[in-house]
Amino acid sequence: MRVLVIGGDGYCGWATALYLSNRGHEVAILDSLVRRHWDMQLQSETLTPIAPIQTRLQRWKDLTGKAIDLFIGDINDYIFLEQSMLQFQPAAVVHFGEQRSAPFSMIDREHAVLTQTNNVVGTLNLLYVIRDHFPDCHLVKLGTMGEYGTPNIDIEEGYITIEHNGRKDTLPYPKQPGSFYHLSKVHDTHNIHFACKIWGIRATDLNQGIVYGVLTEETGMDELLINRLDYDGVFGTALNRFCIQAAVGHPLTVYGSGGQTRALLDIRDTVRCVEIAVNNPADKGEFRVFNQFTEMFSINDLAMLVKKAGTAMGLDIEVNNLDNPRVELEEHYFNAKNTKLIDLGLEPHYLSDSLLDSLLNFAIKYKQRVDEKQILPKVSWRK
Ligand code: NAD
Ligand code: USQ
Repeated sequence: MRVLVIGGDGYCGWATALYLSNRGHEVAILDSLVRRHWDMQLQSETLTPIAPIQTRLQRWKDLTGKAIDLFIGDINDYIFLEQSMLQFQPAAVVHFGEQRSAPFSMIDREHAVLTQTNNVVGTLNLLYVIRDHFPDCHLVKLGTMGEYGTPNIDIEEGYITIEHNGRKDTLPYPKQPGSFYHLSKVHDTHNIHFACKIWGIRATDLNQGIVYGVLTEETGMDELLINRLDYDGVFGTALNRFCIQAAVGHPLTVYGSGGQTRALLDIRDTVRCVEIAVNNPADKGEFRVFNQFTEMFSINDLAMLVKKAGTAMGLDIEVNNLDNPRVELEEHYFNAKNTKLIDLGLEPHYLSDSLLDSLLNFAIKYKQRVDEKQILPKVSWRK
C-alpha cells in the first residue's frame, strides 16, 4: 500500500516509516523538521545522535534497497500539503506530525497557541486534502489516552453507551484532558469525527499511551538509523526519562506522590499497531477509535521497576518525590479497555526485565551526551 507518514522524522514516525517500508509498503515521509528546531530553541538534544533525515533515508536505501520518498514542509501550508499528496498518491496517511509535549504547551501563551494552531490547523488541512482529492484514503491519526483524563469509571474505546431518563445512546466518551497539548488532540478528534460524518471520510484514531523503548528491528540495523530518545524535562516521557536518569546517577523524578496511573506501550508495539490499522481500514464514513496501549502502571510502579533493574546491574538509584509541576490527580481510579487492536492481531511486548536491561544499557552507552541541567522539570501548570 502507498502510505504517507506525516511526522516521519520523529520518535514514533521514524520507527513506523522504516517498519512499514520493511514490510513491503511504499512509504513516503512528510515532515517540517520543526521538532529539531524546537530542540535547538530549548537547547536540548536527544540522548542519541540522530542523523539528518536525508542521511537516514540514504542509509536505509543502501542497506535494504528500499526507497522512502521525502517531502519537507509544514502541513499548516495547505498548498505544500496538497501538492505533496497529489505527487505521492497515498492510499493511507499516518499522521504523527504534531507538537506532542504537554509541558511545551504549558510554557506560556505563545506555546499554547503554537501547539493548538500547529496541531488543529494541520489536521484540518489534511481533512480537506482528503475530501477534495483522496476520498477513499484512510486517515490513521495519532491521538492520545490523555484525551480521556482520569475518570472514576472504566475508559471505553472512544464511545460509551449511556442510558439517561429512559433513553439510550452510544456517544463519544467524555474527554477531560490535562494540558493544552492534550486538548489539541480532543479538538482534532472532534474535527475528524465531524468530517467522517459529513464527507464520508474513513478514519482511525489511535489513542496511544506513553511510548517507551528505542530499538525496533529496523532502527537497530545501523547507527545512522538510530531513533531519537528524549530525556529532557519538556519532551522526555516517564519511563524513558527514568532509565536515562538511572544511567547517569540522577535521582528518579517522580512528580508528587507518584500514584498517577497511565497506559503505556513498547515502541515495537506502536509500529505494529499502526500496521494493523493500515492493513484493516475503517469503513467509509466511519470514525473508529482504538486505545493503543498494552499495560497500565503508576509512576511509582515505573520508578520501582527501574530501581530494581538498575540495582541488579550495580547502579545506585534514588527515587525523589518532587513537588508536582502539573495539576493532575495523584491518586485515582484508572482502568482502560484495549481489546480492539488485540482482536485484530496485536501480540504485545509486555514490560520485562530484559527490556529494562536493554534500555538501561542503551542509556549507559550514550550517557556522556546527557546534559543534567535538562533533567529537572522547569514548566509549571500553575501561573
Ligand atoms: P516527535 O516530536 O518525536 O515527532 C513529531 C514529528 O512531527 C517531528 O518530526 C516534527 O518535526 C513533525 N511535525 C510537527 N508538526 C508538524 C507540522 N505542522 N508539519 C509537518 N511535520 C510536523 O513526537 P512523537 O513522540 O513521535 O509523537 C508522534 C505522535 O504520536 C504525536 O502526534 C503524539 O501526540 C503521539 N503520541 C506520542 C506518544 C509518545 O509517548 N511519544 C504517546 C502518545 C501519542
Ligand atoms: N511524570 C513524572 N516524572 C517525570 C515525567 C512525568 O512523575 O519525570 C508524570 C507526569 O506528572 C504524568 C505522567 O508521569 O503524570 C506522564 O507524563 P509524561 O511526560 O510521561 O507523559 P505525558 O505528558 O502524558 O505525554 C506523553 C507524550 C504525549 C502523549 C502522552 C500519552 O509526550 O505525546 O500523548 O504521553 S498519555 O499520557 O496517555 O496521554
